[in-house]
Amino acid sequence: MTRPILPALAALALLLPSVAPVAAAARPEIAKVEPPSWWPGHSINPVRLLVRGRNLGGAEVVAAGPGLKAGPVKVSEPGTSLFVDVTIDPRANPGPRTIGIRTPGGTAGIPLEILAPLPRAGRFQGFSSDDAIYLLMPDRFANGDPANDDPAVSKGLLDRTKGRFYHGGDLRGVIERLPYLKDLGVTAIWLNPWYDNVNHLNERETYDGRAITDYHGYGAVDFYGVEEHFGDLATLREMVDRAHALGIKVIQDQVANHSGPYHPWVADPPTPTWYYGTAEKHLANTWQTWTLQDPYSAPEMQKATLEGWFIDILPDLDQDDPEVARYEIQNTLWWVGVSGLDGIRQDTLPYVHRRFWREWTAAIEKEYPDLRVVGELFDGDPVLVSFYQGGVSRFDGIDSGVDTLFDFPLFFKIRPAFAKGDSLRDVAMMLARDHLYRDASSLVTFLGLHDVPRFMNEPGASVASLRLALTFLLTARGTPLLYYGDEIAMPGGGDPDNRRDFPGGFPGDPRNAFEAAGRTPDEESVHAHVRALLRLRQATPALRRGQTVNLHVADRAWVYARVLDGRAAIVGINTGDEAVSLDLASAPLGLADGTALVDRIGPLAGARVDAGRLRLTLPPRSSGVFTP
Ligand SMILES: [Ca+2]
Ligand SMILES: [Ca+2]
Ligand SMILES: [Ca+2]
Repeated sequence: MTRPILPALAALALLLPSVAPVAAAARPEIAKVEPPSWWPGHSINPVRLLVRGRNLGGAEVVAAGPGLKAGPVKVSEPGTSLFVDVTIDPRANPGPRTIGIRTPGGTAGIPLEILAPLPRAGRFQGFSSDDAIYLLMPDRFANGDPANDDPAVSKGLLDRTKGRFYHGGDLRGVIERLPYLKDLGVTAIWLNPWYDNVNHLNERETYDGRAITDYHGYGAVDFYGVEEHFGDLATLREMVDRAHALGIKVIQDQVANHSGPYHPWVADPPTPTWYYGTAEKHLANTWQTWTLQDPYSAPEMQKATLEGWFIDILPDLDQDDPEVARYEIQNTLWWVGVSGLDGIRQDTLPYVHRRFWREWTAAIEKEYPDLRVVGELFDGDPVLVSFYQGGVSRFDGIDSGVDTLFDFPLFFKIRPAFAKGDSLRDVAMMLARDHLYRDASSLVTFLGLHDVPRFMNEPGASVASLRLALTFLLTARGTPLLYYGDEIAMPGGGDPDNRRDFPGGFPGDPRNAFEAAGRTPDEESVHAHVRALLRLRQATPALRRGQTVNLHVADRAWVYARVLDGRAAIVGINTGDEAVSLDLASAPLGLADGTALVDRIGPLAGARVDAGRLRLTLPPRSSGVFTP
């Protein structure tokens, strides 16, 4: 749907209340400015401010401050939202400015901070298969600042005995555990959203009749705010800087599809088309993502999936409104620019029109060319998932520009094969579909994340099977993602049980699993395995970037190699209860006769290449990574 572009005068007439003199017009009031700051020399110039307040009708700019030009101005019909373009001179000095406005009721100042751009070196780095990502839920990982556990503005939402209440974790806790993550070997962290969420109970989303809190971060009421239970902008910036100092990148969880149900926009939208529908009258999302890439679906078929409210509760933002699109693009670039972060995880990707993603990714690429985006398309079909990977124009004429996606299709095969004992061939057969992707090597692979029960709760799962699955995850193609706690075999069923507190992250915890002494033998065996695999992955470029070569795939045994520049790392996995002895052609590996291979992660016997054959024995329930 394309909106007609109204002639400028007609548009002005629609947006500005009539200029008839009003007796004792009320003074204009400014409550919030978004974005609150911007940069000289930015690819977006002018920046468009969304100013929220009261009595803004009839506003005109009367002053802009040194290095700035401001205008034109648009005001919403109720006089509570004002859009103004601010052009920043590339030589403008950093510092606070006030944009003066005048209305029939008086004058007011719009504060805007001009920031010096952060130095680019070591920031805005992107991520790739060279990385290993660690997903943590800020509320559930570590509590480093008890002072924000039950903040004055949002009292009563803390209760560690309740799965859907705040537990006290925060950004300070993440900062304190960065050395733990560094030692584990992860090179990037993804945090569930740190946007400000509502300060009272969420009574729109109830379970067994009970209201919940938005501890998970997915119900933004302020897209420019940091949730006060987690910290503030200064702490966030400190976290990014400290992570970078340790060689750890930061990935922000962003949500463009919807706001939280309590966002002030719901009651008072900045434009009439800010959302698809209203709280009273809207479609519910029907999840028919297949229709979004069906060459035969009429727009009506796709409407509820693109414009319906998620779980019929989350207000769906209308990116066809150019003000919404502009707002969201600036919001994305603002978080990157103020913090120096490196990547974005975009929530609920398919539920937004693909034409918006094209525009959004192009804006990111222009300002931060190395930044990378991973999109969430929760589906097991690689045909659906690959359709959203950018770099290629699809039948709809759109190249989404989205760098990569979560490999849900692979995830859905890994669980039954490794936990339940289904055939490993199912996993290999999913990889055989990699040609559907523009670039399968960048897909973000995982054994679990915050929206699915943990691996250890899968029927048949054991510490032994988790170790084997981790061998696969950390040696197979892709950018591996670990869900916090999986490195210590944490159990957990469906949401919110899969979001338990990391033991030792919270004051008074009976033990501290961040330290070896606080881990059980099972936890330690998994932790040590992950640590060894991540170290090996870092030391072995073939495991990060190499071509995959399948040498043997059977129900319970799989041998594949990762080959790069003539160097091979060979991975053997046996999920069965019997030892497996294999006699494989070594030619695909380019290894000379007489080459001795050593298992770099464990105690398996070495192997040797003789007369063009590689002979390998894998004991029951074992895995090894062999290199010369
Ligand atoms: Ca806290
Ligand atoms: Ca809050
Ligand atoms: Ca939508």
